[in-house]
Formats: sequence, C-alpha cells, structure tokens
Amino acid sequence: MSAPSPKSPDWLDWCPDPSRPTFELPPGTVDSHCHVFGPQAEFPFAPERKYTPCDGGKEQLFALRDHLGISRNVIVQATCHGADNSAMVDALHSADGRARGVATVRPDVSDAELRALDAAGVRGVRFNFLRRLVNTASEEDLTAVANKVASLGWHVVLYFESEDLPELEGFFGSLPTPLVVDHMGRPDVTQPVGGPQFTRFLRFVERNDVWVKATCPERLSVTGPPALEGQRHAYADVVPYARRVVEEFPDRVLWGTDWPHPNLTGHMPDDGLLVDHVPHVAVTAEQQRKLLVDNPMSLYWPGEGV
Ligand code: 0GY
Repeated sequence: MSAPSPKSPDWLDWCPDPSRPTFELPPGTVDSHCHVFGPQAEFPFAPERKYTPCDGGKEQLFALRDHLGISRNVIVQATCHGADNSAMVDALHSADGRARGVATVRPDVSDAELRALDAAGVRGVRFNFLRRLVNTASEEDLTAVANKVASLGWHVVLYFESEDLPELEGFFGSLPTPLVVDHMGRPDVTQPVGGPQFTRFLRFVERNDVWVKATCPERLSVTGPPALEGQRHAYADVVPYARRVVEEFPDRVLWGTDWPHPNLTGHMPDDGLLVDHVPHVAVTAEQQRKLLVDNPMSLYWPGEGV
C-alpha cells in the first residue's frame, strides 16, 4: 500500500474537545450537512482532489452527534473523495438508519449504481460550482445526472458563491428535481442583509421553492468566534442573514454542523458553539422545531416519526 498523503499545508483539524452546548437541541434534531474524511488508510482520497484533509471518520462523526444531542445525520460527499462514495456509504451502513447521504456521481452513472446508493440511504446529488474545490462539470452533464436521479425522487444540492448566482440561476431553475442550497448561497456578510445580493438570493429561493441550509456561520463570518474564552455568542455578523432566511422560509430551512469543517482558515469552530448559535437564528420554539427536526425529516425521512 502507498504511503498516506500529507495534509494540505496549514490544514486545520477538527476540534477534538467541543464544549457541551447550553442550548438543548429538540429531540429528533438532524445535522443536515456534515461529511466524513476517510479514514485515508481505508478510504483513500480521490486523485483529482484539491485538498488533502485530516481523517474524520464515521466513529468520530457519530461521537460528535451523541455529544451534541443530535439524532440523525445527512452526510454530504466531500470533494476530497471525488465520485467515490464508499466512505460516505460505509458510514450510512453503520448508522442504523440514522443517516442519509448526498452523493457525487458522474454523468455515466448506471441505474444499478444509483439504485444501490438509494438502498444505502442516499437521497440527493451535489453539484459544486466552487472552482477552488472542483472542476465543475458542464451544464449538459449535470442535467443528465439530474434527469437520472429525478426518477428516484432525489434532490440536487447546489454549492455556489453568491456572486455566481446571476449567471447560474437560469440553469438551476431548469433542473427537474427539488433544489437544496448550501450555506445560504454563501452571502458576503459585509454587505447589507437587505442589499441586492442577498435579496436576489431570497427571490431565487421563493421563485423556485428551494430548500436552504442556514449553515456555516464560522465559514461566512468576518467577525469570527467569540473574542473571550467562555463567551458563547459567536459569529454575530451572520445572524441577520440566517434569521432572515428562517423568518421568510420557515418550512424550507435546514441546519447542520459542516463537521469536519473542510478548508477553514483562521480558526476551527468549537462545535458546541455552533449549537449555541441556533437560538440566535431561530428564535421561537416553532422555528427551531421546523429547522432542526420537521423540515429535514420531511426531506430525508418522509413519513417517519421522530
Ligand atoms: C462544505 C464546504 C467546503 C468543502 C466541501 O466537499 C467539500 O470539499 O464541501 C468548502 O471548502 O467551502 O460545505 O463543507
């Protein structure tokens, strides 16, 4: 076997000892955006990857789930694994029905491969438009994938930068599946929440009945984590954005940790603080229940009780 690849320079590892949140997540909470990385010795990273992370396997993911009081996970294929979904699928098989997956597939994926992914618990595919992460496939190829997965009742998860939405939204609107957008379409939080960029995003969501992940305050924030140790209110500059999405689309929002937090620079979040961020964003018990439980259950476990 070849030697393991070293991590990308300046790689930040996930937090080994997250605090216990003070906010108690409602029973049945779903972490709708998280990943597994390897472990590399068992599930090698893809040759075409653009970063090499630390390991972050299913055992550690499920330990974090239990520590934070989360019930279920939606494991999104990370780009470092390319279109080899085996680490993610292995985690689904180990989760006792408490995890669903979002895969990356190539346009020539066979119906048999898709059926096997579906049986494992995959319910969507991710289309990624961030050039620092992938060489994005052509619209023609992505449409071919969307047409194949539409018949399984799957959705398409879209990851893009807010400044690229004007160019992409016509294509997104042509896709035949439900759409789920990662990290609120990555707004520039130094712009006003009522400004043209985020307003355009919100109208896109409204027109296309899109699901939105109110995720990644740690990635979007410019003000960053609490300045003082012991303070639990972090990422204040992202709050108006997430709160606006939750208020306008209470039945279409999802929450997640993004563990093990690929490609962060500057700091690695304490995952306990990410949970304590939730009540700043979803301020009523009803908003919290929809964001954390009802919405992800209807998308990923329809018809199943908590
Ligand atoms: C995220 C964000 C990022 C990375 C990936 O699959 C990935 O590599 O999603 C990122 O670097 O912004 O959602 O985890």
